[in-house]
Amino acid sequence: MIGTLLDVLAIPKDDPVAFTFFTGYMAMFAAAVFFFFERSRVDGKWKTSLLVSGLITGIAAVHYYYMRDYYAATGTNPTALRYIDWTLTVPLMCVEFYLLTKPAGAKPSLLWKLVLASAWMLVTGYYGEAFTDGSVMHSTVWGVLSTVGYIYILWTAWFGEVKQLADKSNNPTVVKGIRTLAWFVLVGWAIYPIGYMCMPGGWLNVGLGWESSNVDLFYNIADAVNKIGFGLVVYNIAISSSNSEVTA
Ligand SMILES: *C/C=C(C)/C=C/C=C(C)/C=C/C1=C(C)CCCC1(C)C
Repeated sequence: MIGTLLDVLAIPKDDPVAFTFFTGYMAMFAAAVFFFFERSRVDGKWKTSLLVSGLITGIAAVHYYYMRDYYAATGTNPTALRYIDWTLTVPLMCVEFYLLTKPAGAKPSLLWKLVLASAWMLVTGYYGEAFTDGSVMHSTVWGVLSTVGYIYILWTAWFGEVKQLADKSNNPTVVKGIRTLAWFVLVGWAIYPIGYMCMPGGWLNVGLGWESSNVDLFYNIADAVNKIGFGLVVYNIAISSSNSEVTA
């Protein structure tokens, strides 16, 4: 039964990567529908945040649709599609940080700094992956450069402007929500460099013999955790503050 189903979907039985492309697509799609519909249940000031959550998962769903086909047809990593997806969705996650801290005084400059850091992280990461010569040198240099952008975002969320503005907001729901998002950036986003290190010349590929198809396995798992997880945290902040203001 399951075997027939996998045949119909063109998912080889021994290929967890193909399977996660398929489930990733469905999960992103379902999450986008959920966030769009739930917008009507929250206060006006939260509607943009929920719209952004819906856009993040919706954009990812479209890319997963194509990445799944690309992988099924070629058996290789859809690197370009992957980075196009991230170039759209990671800045939108920065927008979530900005929207949550805006009532406490966040300036557009905060958003631009986060967007620039993510652009740096992704351009260097793409260069590391797409133009690899298979050497440890190439993957290490570009991986380290990319990590600088990652650490900047991580630092801003945990100790920098985002954290300080959250504290200033005097809204315990926002403080807690920002803290949870910061945990996502620390733990959830750290899955990506693990995937990156599975590519030819990557430390886990060379050191432990992890296969390059694992790159996509890690990216698919990380995307589901982070994009849907981020959206749910924002949703939770929106719903609990909307409810508390109704009863207050
Ligand atoms: C929805 C997509 C998200 C949240 C993507 C996040 C991607 C990263 C945090 C990627 C980070 C990388 C490094 C820190 C070093 C190696 C290269 C990357 C681009 C995989």
